[in-house]
Amino acid sequence: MGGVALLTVLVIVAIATVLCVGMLRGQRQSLQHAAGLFHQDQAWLYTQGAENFVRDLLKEDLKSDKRRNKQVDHPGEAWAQPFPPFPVEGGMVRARVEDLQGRFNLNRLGEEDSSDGPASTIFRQLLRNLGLPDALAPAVSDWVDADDTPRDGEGAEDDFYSRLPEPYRVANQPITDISELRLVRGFTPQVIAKLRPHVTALPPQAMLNVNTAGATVISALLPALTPSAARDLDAQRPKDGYPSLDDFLSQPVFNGLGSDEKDRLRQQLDVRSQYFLLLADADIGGRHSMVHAVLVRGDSGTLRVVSRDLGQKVAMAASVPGNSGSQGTGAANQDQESLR
Ligand SMILES: [Ca+2]
Ligand SMILES: [Ca+2]
Repeated sequence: MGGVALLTVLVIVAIATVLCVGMLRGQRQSLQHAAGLFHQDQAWLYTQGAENFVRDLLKEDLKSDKRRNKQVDHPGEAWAQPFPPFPVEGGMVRARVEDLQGRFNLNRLGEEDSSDGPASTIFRQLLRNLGLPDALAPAVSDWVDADDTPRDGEGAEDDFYSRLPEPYRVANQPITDISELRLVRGFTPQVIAKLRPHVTALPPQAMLNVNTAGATVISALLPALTPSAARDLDAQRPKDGYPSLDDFLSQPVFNGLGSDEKDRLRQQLDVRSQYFLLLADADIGGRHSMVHAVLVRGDSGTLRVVSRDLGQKVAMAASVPGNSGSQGTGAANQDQESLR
């Protein structure tokens, strides 16, 4: 009898030990999980801090521009400087700001009826400069313009898209994200990848800022502006940027242009910007958080977030400053507002 009792006790002890170990392991896992969540939250808060910092920088920039009576945005300003990685408790925060108006705004294309319009001319030249077929241009114009009449060449409207094996409708309105180009006739992932660094999808009225545009985009302004001439122009840009379009267009490379041609260019250009892209990320305790936010700065100095993304994707909302009362607020995985 004694042997059976001892065996029973041993079995009970063994079971209890297994249960204890299981519980301890479970506890340790939930502690690790909680620490991970805590670090993730911290990382997110740090990227929010970076966003607030950049808002203040952009507000301050406009104030200082107004004080000096020089409303210009250029790469020498504080907001455009690369911020050094910032060490914080448990990790590191990084942030930088890009001027979205330093890229060609594809939604400009929907504003003109003719494929010979100034925006279309610039876009075709940009495609050529990138080694892409300029026949892609009319398809984008048709995608964003309101009408249903296909443009000459490889333009495409509903008539084209509705005959595809998997048919869909043309947008006929501004695009809100470059990835939308995947739906446009002729645009492959390779084409989009090549184009992406040089284009943006802003509200149609957002012009190209000649102070922040890169040489590839600047060289698309005129066929005569070779990439090397554009780089020279870039190098000659005044330290404080071109104060006006007249100053920019009086550069020797534009000497051969008549006043009509200069006016055509002027319709597409600016020396200041309203749309900025913030790229911030934080690493805390092995957890990573990343934010891409599009900020719009109103003339009165208001700063609104028009889209905020926590993923890799950089989204650009097409909105009119002051046209919508909405504001990006939350920490949702895709906190984008479609404002078109
Ligand atoms: Ca400025
Ligand atoms: Ca159309």
